[in-house]
Amino acid sequence: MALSGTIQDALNEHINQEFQSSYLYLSMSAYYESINLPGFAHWMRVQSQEEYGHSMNLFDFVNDRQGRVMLQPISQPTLEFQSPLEVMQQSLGHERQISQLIHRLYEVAVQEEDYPTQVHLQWFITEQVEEEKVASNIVEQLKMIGSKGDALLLLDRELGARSAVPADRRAL
Ligand code: OFO
Repeated sequence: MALSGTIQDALNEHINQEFQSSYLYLSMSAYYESINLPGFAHWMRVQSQEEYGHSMNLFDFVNDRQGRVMLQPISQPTLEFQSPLEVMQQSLGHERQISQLIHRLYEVAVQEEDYPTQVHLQWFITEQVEEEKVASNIVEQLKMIGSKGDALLLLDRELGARSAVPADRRAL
């Protein structure tokens, strides 16, 4: 079953959203580097790679369905933040928005009776639950830490241990 024009457009739009997420997290990584928190910077850089992987997963899916990938512009991400906590709060808010977009995309797949796209998107729906939980945990930990520098450095070390993601991973 080939992709309908409606689904193809919606998937292309979401490929762009995932690239946008990747770019935003790379900008957050740069901010963390600038305030000397290399562990947070590493964690955000890995997060950026994960989002790139999500884009490429959908890129491959559109091609596998004999659709046409049409890349769209990526806008400039936020450059400056007030604090390590504000970054993670923005990240959590961003993930919540992405979850909503994926749910809308799933609804389009249901309306179009596109069963392969519905099955494919189920992984993304589950992944968003995990991503919101992880971002929320870090937000809460940063609130507990407050202005305690030693606790912040401990969390920085912990986040710095996150494993990297292979650059162009097809199987997620
Ligand atoms: Fe692509 O998982 Fe977050 O946004």
